[in-house]
Amino acid sequence: VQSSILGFPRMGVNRDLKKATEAYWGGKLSQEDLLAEAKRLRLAHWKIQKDAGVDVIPSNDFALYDQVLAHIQDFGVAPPRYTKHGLNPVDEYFAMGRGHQKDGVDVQSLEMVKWFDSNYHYVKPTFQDNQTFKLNPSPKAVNEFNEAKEAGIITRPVIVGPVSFLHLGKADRDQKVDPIDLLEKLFPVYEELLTKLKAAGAETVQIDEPILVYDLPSKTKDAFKPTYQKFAALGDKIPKIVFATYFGDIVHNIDALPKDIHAVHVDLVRNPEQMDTVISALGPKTILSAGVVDGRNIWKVNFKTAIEKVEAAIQNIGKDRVIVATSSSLLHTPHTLASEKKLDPEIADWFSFASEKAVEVAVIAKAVTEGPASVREQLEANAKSVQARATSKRTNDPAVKERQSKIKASDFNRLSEFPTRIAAQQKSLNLPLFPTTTIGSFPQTKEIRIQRNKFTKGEITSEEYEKFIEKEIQEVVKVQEELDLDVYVHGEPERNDMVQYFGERLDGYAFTTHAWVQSYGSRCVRPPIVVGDISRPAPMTVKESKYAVSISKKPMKGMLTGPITCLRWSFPRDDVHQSVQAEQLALALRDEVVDLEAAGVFVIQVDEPALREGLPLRAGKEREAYLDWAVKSFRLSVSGVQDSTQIHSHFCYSEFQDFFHAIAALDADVLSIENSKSDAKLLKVFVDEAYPRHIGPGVYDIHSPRVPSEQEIKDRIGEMLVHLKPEQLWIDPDCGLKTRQWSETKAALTNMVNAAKFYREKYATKS
Ligand code: THG
Ligand code: ZN
Repeated sequence: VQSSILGFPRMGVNRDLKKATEAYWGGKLSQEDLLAEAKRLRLAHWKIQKDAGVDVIPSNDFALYDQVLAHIQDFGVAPPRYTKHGLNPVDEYFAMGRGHQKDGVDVQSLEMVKWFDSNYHYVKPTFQDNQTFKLNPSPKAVNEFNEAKEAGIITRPVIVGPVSFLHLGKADRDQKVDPIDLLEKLFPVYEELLTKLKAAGAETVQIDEPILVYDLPSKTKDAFKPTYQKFAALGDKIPKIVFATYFGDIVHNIDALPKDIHAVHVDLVRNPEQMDTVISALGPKTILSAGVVDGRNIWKVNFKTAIEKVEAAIQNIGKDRVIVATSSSLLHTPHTLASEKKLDPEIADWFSFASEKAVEVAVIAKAVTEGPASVREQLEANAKSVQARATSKRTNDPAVKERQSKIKASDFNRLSEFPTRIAAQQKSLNLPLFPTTTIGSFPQTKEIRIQRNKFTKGEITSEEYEKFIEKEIQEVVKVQEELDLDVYVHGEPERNDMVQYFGERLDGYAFTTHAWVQSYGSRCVRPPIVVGDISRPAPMTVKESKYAVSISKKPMKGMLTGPITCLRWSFPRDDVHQSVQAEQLALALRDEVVDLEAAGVFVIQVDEPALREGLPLRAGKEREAYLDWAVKSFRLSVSGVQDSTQIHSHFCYSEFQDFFHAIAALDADVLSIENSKSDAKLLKVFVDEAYPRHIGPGVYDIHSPRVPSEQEIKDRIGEMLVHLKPEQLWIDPDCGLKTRQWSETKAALTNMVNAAKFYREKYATKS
């Protein structure tokens, strides 16, 4: 029985790829050196897997920016606005990933969207009505296969499958094409690529068709069988195909599963129960690739249950027809646990990052091939750490459980309904019509990062750091006074990534020093890890907010991240349902909200940008159940305050149409939403559903340095007033201002405040 991995993280042990690409973009590294560094990383990662004893090692899982983007380029799908400038291939690729403004070229990036329900983002392919396809004469998949071969490693190339590639894309700008209609035109490119891979020596290839876990339109679903029959008809001209799905079960689409195929991979971590159905749908010789080592989380595998699962498959279809695998690519896990020098050894013993997971698949394969005695030591050590985690005092906090058991129905509700609350809030806050505010963060300058780094390294004392933060808050308050905003924020100079910031201040969490995971392009996040029952040992944000209140003449908004976003952007526990963890986070945040109120913070914003992405991938009962506990946990976190305290929440642009009822059910007094695309449809749903509470649709896009004119913002507000009532409209930017420069920020907010004042006067004289 072979062991295999579906993909390995590419950043490197010290985020080497991030450093190299950013140096290249900054003109500090040549293209030749960038490509050499990429090659070094690929070799290092293949070697890690080989040394771990993995039999089937992937290639072409690497990407300088994104693996889907690499396919866009290699299949000749780059829209003409990128190809017409004669950029070299690497720059054309980056132009699609992140835009290009240089040497007279000015193009925006392609759209970037979440990869299924993960925190990774892929670049969305866009197709023309008259789209043609052409294989790059030097395809990346072939080059990287050859590169590994030269190093003495025969790999299994990974390719995004044709049905998924089309389904995950969309028609370009004003084009009308339904991507799936392009399948026949696309097929020859795959045939050519696979033929080349076979000629290069590839015996097998991994073709990813993860969309099979979604609910699919019948046209798309029906496309699988004929497409894979055509591959089968190519016989020995092409490598044998491992058809890979992950992140969910495929039972609802089981009739779309190709029969005449070498192997089928399924995720048996998320959905172990799908195994029997999948096995019975396999062709008579088809191999099951059993994804039993979690590619989405950092927990050490439980060898006993994983081996039992693989043994059950072997019982059913025999040793020759089973491969042991990771559940998905390991892209979503950090590089290696070995870099974590500061973790408590008791807890570190529970974790497994990508490099350690490579060993795990190899050990499981050996155990089922040669018998448990062949890996006795590993099995014993594993059983011990699994047992230690299960019984550890660190995971179990009776006080938290006691508190959860005492939650009452009324804890999910504010004291009064919205009309009573808003009247009390108007009275105490005394805000004008069209109140202006910002979403929370102000520019994070280089100086802030330098001081934070110095503090982390112990080069300055906490008193010195605190003084520095206070000085930053003073400046942010002064700027807001000068701008004449109505509700201030403290600017969040003390925070790095918000989820990391809260994780570091909560009990039940562990945090790492090097465990970076790619989020998009060169951007990484370092998710904190939920290891046990969560509680708040001490206030987390009160000191900074209280200071800000003490120096402000106007209402100061407190800033928190909601329970769902804290959970989704962490590595959650796998031994307790996520709803339980969200409830614990909600209780901790509830205490923070109440403490902020006691400290004189009467406007509190609790953000849930990840609420939407947590939706189960398929519609139905599971989705409703998720929304139920997700909404409840938000309400639990904010409902401890008086009527006169105003609760805000912020949502980055999301399709509200299909989960509007959940947004409404949050019962936030004020909702600020990203609306830079000036999408009337987005606002329409608030009108159609007679949304009664306050809304601040962003009046300008903060993702670009461009400063919107006062007139432009006035026009935007005018459009909003077609739909929304003047009494319910707030004026704010689209999102936080962390990534902007101060000069742009001040200029844009000046125009924003003037635009708000224009309408304030206009409506004052009307009434
Ligand atoms: N935090 C977390 N997850 C997220 C976001 C977030 N997922 C979705 C979205 N926001 C992703 N966006 C980003 C934006 C910027 C960065 C990462 C993800 C980023 N990271 C720094 C980098 O790579 O240089 C490192 C951050 C740090 O120094 O702490 O800029 O906001 N959890
Ligand atoms: Zn936002």
